[in-house]
Amino acid sequence: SSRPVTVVVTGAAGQIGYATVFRAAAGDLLGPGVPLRLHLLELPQARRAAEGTALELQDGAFPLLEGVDVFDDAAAAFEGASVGLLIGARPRSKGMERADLLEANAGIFSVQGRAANDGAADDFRAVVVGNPANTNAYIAASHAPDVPRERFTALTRLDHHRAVAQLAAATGARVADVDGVAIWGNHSATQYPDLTHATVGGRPAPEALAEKGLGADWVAETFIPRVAKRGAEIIEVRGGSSVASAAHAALCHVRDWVRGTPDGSWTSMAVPSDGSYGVPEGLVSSFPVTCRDGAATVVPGLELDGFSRARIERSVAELVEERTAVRELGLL
Ligand code: NAX
Repeated sequence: SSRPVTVVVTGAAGQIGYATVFRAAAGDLLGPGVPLRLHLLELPQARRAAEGTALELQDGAFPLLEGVDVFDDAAAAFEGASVGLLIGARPRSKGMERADLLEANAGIFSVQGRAANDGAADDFRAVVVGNPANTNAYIAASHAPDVPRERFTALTRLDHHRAVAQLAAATGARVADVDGVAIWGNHSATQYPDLTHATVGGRPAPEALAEKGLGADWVAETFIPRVAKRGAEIIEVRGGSSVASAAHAALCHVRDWVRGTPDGSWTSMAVPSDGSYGVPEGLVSSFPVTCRDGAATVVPGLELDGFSRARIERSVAELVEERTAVRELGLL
């Protein structure tokens, strides 16, 4: 059998971390038949809880899981890792200014970027889940000069899934019949869930929506805010933030990145911009992407109408602002 892939999971004792590691151990991250080792990274105060998670992982007797190690030191945790699930982050506490939030997270992601640079395997790749995810990925990449920038991505797959599910529900279609949805920009309320290239059962989504009496105003006033604010809706209804759906999205993100997107189909990932669609080069922004041979490529040549262009510009402007704020704090 092949050598196990080392996967470092940060915030492993947190909610999303806990929901992610068992499915990773079951083969949902790298695919069936790929053995793995888990490196669980936590803050010193949560190290014991991560050790408890490691005991439970042992109790799963997962055939693919060749070992679990727990760390509270980033350099040690990233040693030899090929995959990073960067979930742990500093949440916004009451009264915290945005600059404080950016600063606290820059502290975390600069250290982890450096750790990846110095100790990770040559094929290291990471998805940042912890918010502000796009900018955290940008910071990590900036502190890992020897790792190709495009190996640091951020999670917008949950937004993508939310958009697919909402379109399916609105048209009465099955999720499996929906294709071509895209998330652009920041993983924040400014994100642009784009249906203009989507299809439902092979037909243009606007046509399928029109049949249900839903037009451009439904997209602008109901669909987009519903997707962009779904996290708040989950908190409101469930009494806690999205956990299993976020874990599922992170697993799908890495699995498709490593194993490829299905032929003729795309997904959404926040990746360092190659400059296409007017997004400044290097900015970690969500795009429709295809994955092949371990590389994600922004889908080229999509026609964007005025509405789409304005929405993308607005979200990208927010990313530029975050980058400027981080630069001004001297954190890059
Ligand atoms: P939790 O607070 O349950 O868990 C976070 C864990 O990270 C804690 O156990 C904490 O000790 C640990 N941690 C903090 N700093 C660390 C560091 N420097 N090294 C290692 N571990 C560290 O939060 P949870 O609900 O799991 O959410 C995790 C992150 O995901 C949050 O930032 C959250 O905002 C973000 N989300 C991102 C989503 C996305 O789509 N991109 C959706 C879900 C989620 O809101």
